[in-house]
Amino acid sequence: MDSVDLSLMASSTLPLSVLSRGIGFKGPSLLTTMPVPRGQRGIQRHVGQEAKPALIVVDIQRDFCPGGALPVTDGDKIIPAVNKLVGAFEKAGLPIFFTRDWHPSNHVSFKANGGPWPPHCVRNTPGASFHPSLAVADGAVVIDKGTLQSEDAYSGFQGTDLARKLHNIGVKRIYVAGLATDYCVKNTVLDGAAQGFETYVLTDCVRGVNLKRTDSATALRAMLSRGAMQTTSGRLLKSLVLRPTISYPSR
Ligand code: VGL
Ligand code: ZN
Repeated sequence: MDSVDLSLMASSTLPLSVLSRGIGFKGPSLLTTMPVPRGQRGIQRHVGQEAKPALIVVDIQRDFCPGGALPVTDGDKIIPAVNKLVGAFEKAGLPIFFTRDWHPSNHVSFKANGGPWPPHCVRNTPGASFHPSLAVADGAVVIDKGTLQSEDAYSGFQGTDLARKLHNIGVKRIYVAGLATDYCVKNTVLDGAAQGFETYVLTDCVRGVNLKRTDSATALRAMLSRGAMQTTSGRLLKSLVLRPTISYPSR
């Protein structure tokens, strides 16, 4: 079984043994156990209170990868794992969002204007384009941020309609991948958690700028201490494959 239909989740019935030990599922819990009324012995009914997930891929743009204007060391190394997740979400019919840092050429964050950064991700230039190896799914939603001259935005939620779009399609849980751990990933994760999304950072699918060597580790601690959780692309892929759509007959 490899495909997932959220609409079927509510009628799924699984024995507790399958969920708790039978197939050794260790990923984020997908099902909520409902109380079993007395007298209903033999089967355990699990009603899927599915936290509908979305994948959020942050700023995997040429300028943040080796050779770009503001390169993150090994920023491109996460792309194969991110592409696998994109493929799995696509196959499962689950939503995917790609954010872009998308600055005007005279942006306030650039050194010439008193900001901390070299010019990067100037809208409609090659450096602002998605990395050529990134699999941008058809039908994925692109969210541009940092588009105002006078305001920087490290979070995909800041000054965008990302939260509204997620709420509109019933997303309750977000998985965040991308660049950079210590800036845009961190702030996207913190905002997601603060806005009530069950928020996971995919630790093998992020890389940091690390102006200070420890910045990424510090950023991860900040995310976890403010309600976010961590997982890996491997665990997430397994949980997507295991999302059950079948009913077991009672005996
Ligand atoms: C970012 C620095 C400046 C990021 C954006 O995407 O993490 N970092 N602008
Ligand atoms: Zn920027």
